[in-house]
Amino acid sequence: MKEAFGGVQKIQYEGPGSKNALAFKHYNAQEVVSGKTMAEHLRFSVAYWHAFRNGCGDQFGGPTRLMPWDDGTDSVANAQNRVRAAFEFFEKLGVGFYCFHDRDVAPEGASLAESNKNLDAVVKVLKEEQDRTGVKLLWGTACLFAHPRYMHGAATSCNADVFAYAAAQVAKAMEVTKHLGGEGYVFWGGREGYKTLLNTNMGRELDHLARFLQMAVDYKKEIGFKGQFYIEPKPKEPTKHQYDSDAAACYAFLQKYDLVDHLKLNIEANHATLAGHTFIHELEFAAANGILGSIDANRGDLLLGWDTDQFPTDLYDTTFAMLTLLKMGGFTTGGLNFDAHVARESFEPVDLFHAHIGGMDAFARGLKIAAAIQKDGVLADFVKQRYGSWDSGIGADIEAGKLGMKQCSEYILKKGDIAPNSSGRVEMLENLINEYI
Ligand code: XUL
Ligand code: CO
Repeated sequence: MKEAFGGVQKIQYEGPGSKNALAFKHYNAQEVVSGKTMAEHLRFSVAYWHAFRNGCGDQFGGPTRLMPWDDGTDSVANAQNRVRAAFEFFEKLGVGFYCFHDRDVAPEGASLAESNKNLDAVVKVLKEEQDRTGVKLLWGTACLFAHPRYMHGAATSCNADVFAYAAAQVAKAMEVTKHLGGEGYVFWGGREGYKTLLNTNMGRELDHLARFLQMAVDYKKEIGFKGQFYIEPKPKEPTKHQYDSDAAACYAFLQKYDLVDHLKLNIEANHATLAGHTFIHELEFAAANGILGSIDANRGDLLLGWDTDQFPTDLYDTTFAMLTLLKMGGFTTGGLNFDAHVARESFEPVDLFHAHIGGMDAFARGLKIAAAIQKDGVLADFVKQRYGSWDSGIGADIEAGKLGMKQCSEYILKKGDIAPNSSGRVEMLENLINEYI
């Protein structure tokens, strides 16, 4: 096949002084930071759906992107060719991973049998290309939201046949993910929610969603798939209200249905802001509860109320994300998947490189800044000291469960007034972050 990105050579690290737009200024894959290489820390992944399927059409106009390797048809041969273009891109960019939905890589057929056959034909090429390049599958997933059959939801559909269809589709997607050595599998319930409560039995739908995931856990064991399962929270879009609305809602759901040992979270920055949280809030909540698994790295737009899926360039976001990740000891099976698309006006193939280089450099800088903050220990020491009253005396006794309300009353009555705490030093700490950046 003719090169898809003929004008672009393998992207090199040239350091912060470089003026070459097609070079890394900060991401140096083999450079060791805080005991691991940058590649090991960051585990970058390209999202197949945005990089190779999304033509950037919107409600007001058609697709704009040029994809010269794509003949515009829904044929299996075109899908196979697209895979070769994608792997040329992954290789030239120097990422270790990619992610896909079943229907991103292969066309949906007239029946499930035909869709499965199409998928097998494309997976064969995916496997060849993985073996040729060493690029791995970070996670696979099934598209349970695009086909009209899923208009009422998939696992939460009012129609039991649709549930069964979705289960069959997920079973196949899991088999394929296993075959490709995928390190994880994501459940994002785009239509697992509702438009109006007037036609919705919420309790029953939640039970069905849990049943669906329990069936997936069983099937995972049955086929011997060892990858990590993730749920990806998002509050809305395309539904008005999605059940997996944020990390806390997912955690409550997983606990209620006894699924917490089987699924971690895949936190997406833009989904966090749609839920009225910050990216870092969602990461910290998940990490604090031991369920932070992977990240969909992107950015929203404060002025727009939908999922704009822009490439991450905000150094505060990447720094805070890397602080949380370093604190929890880094990824195991997860990684940083660029669930992001180029702007509609960035329509040339080379823009895919600019977009990903920017995201990778932003996270590499975030990693270096976070590692420096962690090494100096100023922030961690401040937080430790702030909670110092819990390390001994009454605090330690309360934490250990030795005291009740009665003993607290006796203690305070005896002690009298308490001294004010020391300052939270909000501005001083914000200034400190800026010094590192
Ligand atoms: C949609 C979204 C999905 C998931 C995978 O907002 O983030 O692409 O990441 O289904
Ligand atoms: Co996502």
